[in-house]
Amino acid sequence: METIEVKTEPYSDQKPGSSGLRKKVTVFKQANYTENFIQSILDSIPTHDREGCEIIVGGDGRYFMKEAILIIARIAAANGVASIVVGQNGIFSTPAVSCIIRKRSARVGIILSASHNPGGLDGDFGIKVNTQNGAPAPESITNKIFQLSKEIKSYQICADITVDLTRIGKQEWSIHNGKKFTVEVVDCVQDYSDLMKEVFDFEKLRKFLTVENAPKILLNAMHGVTGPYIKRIFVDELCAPETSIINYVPKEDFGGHHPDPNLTYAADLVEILKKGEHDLGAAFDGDGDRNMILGKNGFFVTPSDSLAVITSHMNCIPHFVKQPVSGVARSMPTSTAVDKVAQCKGLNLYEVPTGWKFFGNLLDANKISLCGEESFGTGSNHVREKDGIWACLAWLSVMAERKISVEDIIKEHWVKYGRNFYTRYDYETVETEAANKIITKLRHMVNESSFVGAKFSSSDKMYEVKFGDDFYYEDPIDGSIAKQQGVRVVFIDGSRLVYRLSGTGSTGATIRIYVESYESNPDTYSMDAQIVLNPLVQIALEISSIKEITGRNAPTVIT
Ligand code: VG1
Ligand code: CO
Repeated sequence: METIEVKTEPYSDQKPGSSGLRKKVTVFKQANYTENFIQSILDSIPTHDREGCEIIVGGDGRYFMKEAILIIARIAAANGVASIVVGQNGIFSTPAVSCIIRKRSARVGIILSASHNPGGLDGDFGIKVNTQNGAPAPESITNKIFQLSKEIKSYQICADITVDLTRIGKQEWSIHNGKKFTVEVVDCVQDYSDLMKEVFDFEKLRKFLTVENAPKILLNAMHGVTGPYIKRIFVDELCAPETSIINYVPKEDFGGHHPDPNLTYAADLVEILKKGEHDLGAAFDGDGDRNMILGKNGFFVTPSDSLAVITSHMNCIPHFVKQPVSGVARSMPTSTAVDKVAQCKGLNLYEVPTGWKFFGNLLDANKISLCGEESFGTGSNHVREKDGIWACLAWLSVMAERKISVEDIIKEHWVKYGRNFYTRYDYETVETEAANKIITKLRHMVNESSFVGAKFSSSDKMYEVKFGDDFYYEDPIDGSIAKQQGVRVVFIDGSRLVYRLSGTGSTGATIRIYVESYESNPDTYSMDAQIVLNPLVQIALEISSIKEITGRNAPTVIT
């Protein structure tokens, strides 16, 4: 098999964001765009490590994934990589890639996904890179890849390789000077499902789901990657009826929807749950790392509460009985609900910037065993990614042990720890200039010395500023520093406003405003979060001048 060198021109925009490089499909389809980025990923690995190594490759089934897999195989072969392992039909969920990297001690993982962003010809595509420990590449590595992508002059390719992704088994080629290159197509669920069996008590869960009057569950794969996983795990293994899963055939365009498990984009699941026929509902995003949990009648569990509840019920999960939880972490904008549980249970607590890559070092050093983000991400040290199916199995394990409803589990939690009311406003596709102007203005505001002690009021509520800053994080393990990770305004009563720009969008900018308050008066617990938070939301909108600067009267999505 012949290897050729192809001359290329660098692109200047291949900077990975919160989680990989995400752009419109049309951008990835430009001449050599994908090839350049793949070659830059391989160039970021020292030659002695790259030669003869194994790479795990797969994606969420979106449009352009198969073309990208072929490009990866051809370039990997030409760069001395010994083998790539790919899921059948190219499918691998993000947590499954993390699991397989770890299991096979692979050198790197390449995930073809733009996660919850829409897919299809006019949609988004993305490439995420995971390191040897199975975690999303830290900024030190993504910066190196970006640098290489700006200097690239040529790439190496074995242009004659074609791969049959439908056939399980090994396909082999002889590359120049007698070296072999292998593509191993594997069942995409097996290794992940084996791991889930170690983490959870499948026998107990099977009984729970099959006894007379067993609880009914409804899982929505949103035509993303989790379809084959929920079919195998919940239907084939745990014996839930097949009617328990919907939208479980992966589609290149996710059926034309945003594969994003929240109240807006998974509204159909919420509507079905509202009928009161199911006891647990869950939805997963395109690449299977996010989850939304609902109880009977569509009772919504905020992701921040979900993390807190799983932490307080860690003993319901056999994995944590075998390896007790060492500590927990959350991203900065995530509500402080889990902090109260950590304090009560004597667990270490870490607060990191947004993005799962910031949990990797803490997990590796066994400083934490559980972590989560407000953006529907929950996970543990079983892999190095957030994991939607894991979260659903964790909830099922809590229910199987407690034998009470999702709503009762949450309400009991509030009675014990108080309730963190939480909402997030997203303003999508705002003009970049306007978005930057807002953040710069807020940054100035919180840096003014007079900001501490400033008072803001709305309705009959008054809030006094305890402090404000632009979140700064120093990794406790490797000392790496992440600056400007979100403007925070913290009030004396513990309420918080956080503003940051998304790092996953593909057009313009997305402004996220996170609003949180804490209540320990039980009379408030059953109130609607939007009502309780309204005064704080008004303050948040006012001090950012978001309406004036962007011309937007309302956010695109409220969670
Ligand atoms: C968003 C979320 C963040 C998450 C990231 C990747 O980032 O806020 O919590 O880690 O997406 O998730 P941003 O920068 O847009 O706020 V995924 O499921 O898109 O890989
Ligand atoms: Co995702």
